[in-house]
Parts: sequence; C-alpha cells; structure tokens
Amino acid sequence: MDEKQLEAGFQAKVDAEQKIEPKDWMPADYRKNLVRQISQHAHSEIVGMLPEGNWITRAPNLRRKTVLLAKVQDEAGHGLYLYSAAESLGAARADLNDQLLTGKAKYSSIFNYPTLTWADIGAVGWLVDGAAIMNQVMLCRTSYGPYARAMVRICKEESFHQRQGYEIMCVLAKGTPEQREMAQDALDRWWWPSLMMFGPSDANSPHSAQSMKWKIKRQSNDELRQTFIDRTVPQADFLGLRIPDDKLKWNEATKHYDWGEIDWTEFNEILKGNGPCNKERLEARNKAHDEGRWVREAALAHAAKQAKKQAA
Ligand code: FAQ
Repeated sequence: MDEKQLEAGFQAKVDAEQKIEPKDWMPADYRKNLVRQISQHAHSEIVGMLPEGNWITRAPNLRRKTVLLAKVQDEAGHGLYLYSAAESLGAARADLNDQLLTGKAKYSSIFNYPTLTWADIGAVGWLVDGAAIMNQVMLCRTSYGPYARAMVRICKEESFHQRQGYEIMCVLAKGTPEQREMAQDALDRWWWPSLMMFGPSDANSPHSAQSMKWKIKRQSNDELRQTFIDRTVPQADFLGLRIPDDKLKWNEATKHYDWGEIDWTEFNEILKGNGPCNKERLEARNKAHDEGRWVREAALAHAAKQAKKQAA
C-alpha cells in the first residue's frame, strides 16, 4: 500500500472510534503531535508537584499533610505513566527529560505561579485540578490507545484531588474572617491563570484542527474553558466567594456564563519563560535531577551486574 492508502485506512480507523496502538501504522505527524502533547503533559505533572510540594512540611495538621503527600505522589505517578506512553511512540525518556531540564520543553503555564498561603493549596486542588479534569476526561477517549488508558486512572485520581482542594476551600470559607480572606485572596490569584490552562482561544490554536480530526483532542480549548466556568461559578457561590471578573453574568439565552477577557500577554510571557516562577521551577527540577544521579547510577550498576551474571 502506498502512503495515501495507509493514511486513508488510518483515518477510517480513527473515524470508526478504534484505538491506534503502538505497532499500528500511523502518519509521522500524528506520532510527532502526540509525542509533543503527551510529553508536555508529562512535564506538567512533574513540574506540577513543586507548587504543592512546597506546602507538605507546612500543612496545618497530620490529616492535611498525609492527603497532600498522597496527592503530590499521584502527580509523580501521572508523569511516569505519560512518559511511558510517549516512549511507546519511540520517544526516548532521556531526551524528553533533557528537553525539560534545559528549558526547551513546554509545561503548563499554571505551574509558574507561586503558592503563597495554605489557601493556595485549596485553590490549586479546586481550580487547577478542576481544570485539568475538565480537559482530561475527553482524553480518556483519545485515539491513541496507551494515552487513553493512562488517562482513565489519572482522571480518577484528579477527581479526588479536586475534592480535597474544594474541601479545604469549604473549611476556610466558613471559618474565621482571616481564613475567609485567605480563601478569597487565593481565588483572586488563581482564577485567571486556571482559565489560561485550556490554552489559546480556538482562533489562535495552531494544533487544534488537526488534533480534532485525528481525535487526539475531542473538544476545543474554548468549549472546555466555557464548561469549566459554567461548572465552577456555582461552586464559588456555594462558598460565598466572589470570582474576580466584573463581566461574569449568567446568560439565559445561551445558558452559559458570559465572562471577561483573558490577559493573553501574561499567558504569552509565561510561555516565553518570564512568569513569576519559571526560573525557580527549572532550578528545582535540575537540582532534583542532580541529587538523584547516584540512584540512577546505582540502579544501572545493579542491572549491569545482573546481566553479567546471566551471561556467565
Ligand atoms: N501552558 O495549539 P494549542 C495538570 C501551548 S496537567 C503552556 O492549543 P494543543 C495536573 C501548546 O503546547 C496540566 N503551554 O496546543 C496537575 C502549543 O505549544 P507548541 C497539563 C500551552 O496542544 C494538577 C501552543 O501553546 N494538561 O494540571 C498552554 O492543541 C495539579 C499552542 O496551543 C495537559 O497537558 C498552557 N496552558 O492544546 C498536576 C493536558 N496551552 O507545542 C499537578 C493535555 C497551550 O506548539 C498539580 N494537553 N500551550 O510549542 C492538552 O490537552 C493540550 O496540549 C492543551 C493545548 C489543551 C494544553
């Protein structure tokens, strides 16, 4: 079969909702686009451990600490699943890691904001994990088999993460005036960056059209962002907190909330490496990589010894 026939067969399979598996033929650009998205996603999970990891030693009690510890460990697990999914497409883990550590790779903009108070841990769980689930539930039906299967478990865990964050917000919002103020301040700072997580508006999203055709993405950036807003506003109302958007208003005709404007300059600056914590995040990842060198070397030495034994 020539390339055109292979491509037609591939698209027919995708259209019939059959999964593409690692050994199946796939267009080179499909493979490239998937490695791009999956590796960025994996990097996000790994860098995403940092803002919350920062609070493990300062969680207000033992229960909060164990829950937060479990959540951060879950994110590490998600990263590993996703790197494995990228490897099944032929990407080398060492290359992906290198791209992250040298600042060449993208990861989600959201993780370049600081977590300043305990309420930020509530807001991250509620809003950041909430936005992540909204975006990732559709990925359970993505066309590439290993990615879709990894996402099922990831989404179950993200759903627990979202609830633990919302529970923190509930306690703070119904607590002392100072706690309420902390909760409102966290919402004020995390609202707009959470909306940016969904990526550029559809008109400015270069990958969306092809990714939708290949059923890598199943809903557009703007659709998902709107659904997130529609679901989250009533949650903020329940908490008695105010979303920092003067234009936010229920529209009876569209059955959606109307809302204000994202500051795309801020988003683009973060993507260029100029966000509040970009530098700090890369330094922390490089430090962790350097400090883990002895573990990698020990593991490799053990593997080499085993291989020698088997050969003898
Ligand atoms: N930040 O054409 P599009 C989490 C880039 S995991 C940085 O629309 P696409 C769990 C994009 O990569 C959060 N860059 O791209 C957790 C592209 O750059 P390129 C991550 C962004 O791929 C919670 C360019 O802009 N989730 O939070 C962002 O079709 C708590 C053009 O954009 C995923 O990765 C951004 N926000 O759509 C962990 C989910 N948005 O490659 C710890 C999977 C866009 O041309 C604690 N990914 N860009 O240089 C996706 O669904 C998609 O990749 C999108 C972007 C929707 C993120």
